Amino acid sequence: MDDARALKERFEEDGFLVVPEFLTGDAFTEVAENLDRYIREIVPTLGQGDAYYQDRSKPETLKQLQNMGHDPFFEAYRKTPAWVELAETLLGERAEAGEPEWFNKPPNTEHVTPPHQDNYYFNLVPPKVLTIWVAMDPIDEENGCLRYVRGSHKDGVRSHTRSSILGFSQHIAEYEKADEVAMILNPGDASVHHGNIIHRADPNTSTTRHRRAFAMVMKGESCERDEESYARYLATSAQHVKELSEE
Ligand SMILES: O=C(O)CCC(=O)C(=O)O
Repeated sequence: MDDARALKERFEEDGFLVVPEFLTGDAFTEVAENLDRYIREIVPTLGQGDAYYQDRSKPETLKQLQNMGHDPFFEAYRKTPAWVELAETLLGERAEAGEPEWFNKPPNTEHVTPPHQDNYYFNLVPPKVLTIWVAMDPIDEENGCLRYVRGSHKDGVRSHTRSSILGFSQHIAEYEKADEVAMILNPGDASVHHGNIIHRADPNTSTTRHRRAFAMVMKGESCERDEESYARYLATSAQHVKELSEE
C-alpha cells in the first residue's frame, strides 16, 4: 500500500513513471506474437485511418496502428488486470483502457514524434487519463526514445497547431526544450505518462533497429469529454489524415 502511495505521488509530481519489467515471460511473448499476427494477417485488410506508413508502397515502413480492438485478442486485452490495476493506482480511481495502439519508428525513416500533449487530442475533463506505453524492442536515444518534460502536466494544455506528421495531426509549435527526460527502456519495461504531459521523440537514426511499442490509454471514471472541442479536433484530424495519406 505504501509502495502504491509512493508511486502515485511520484507520478503526480513528475507526470511520468517507468515500471521496469512490466511485461515479462509469457505475458510479453503473448503480446509480441499477437502483434506479429495482427501485422501479418489483419493490417493488409485495414483502411488508411487505422494503419499509418511512412511510405504506403513499402510495408516495412509501417509506423502506427490504432483502433485494434476489433481483433478479439486485443479487445480482451483491454481488461488485463496488471494494466487496469496500475492505472487505478496512479489515477486514484476506477479506470478502463481505450483502444490498443502500436507505435514504431522503422529504421531508415525520418520520422519524429512532434512535441504534444495527448489530452489536446482527447479533450478530457478533469484530465484523469494516462498512457501505459510498453517497449517491444530495446529503446534508447539512437532509435528514438520518448522524451518527457518533467512536471509539464501541471500547467494545463498548451495551444497546438497543425503538424506535417501523419499520426500526430497537431503539435506544440512554440516548443522550447526544457528538462527533458529520455526514456531508455528494455523490452517489457513500461513508461507511463499523464495525458497532459508534454512529450516528443527524435527520429530513429539507427539503420537496422526498429523502435516498437505497444500502448493503451487508460481513462479514469471521473473524466468526461468536452464534446465541442473534441468535434473540432476530429474535423481537423480527419482532413489531415486524408491529405497526408494522399501525398
Ligand atoms: O511512440 C511515440 O513516438 C509516440 C507515442 C505517444 O505520443 C503517446 O503514446 O502518447
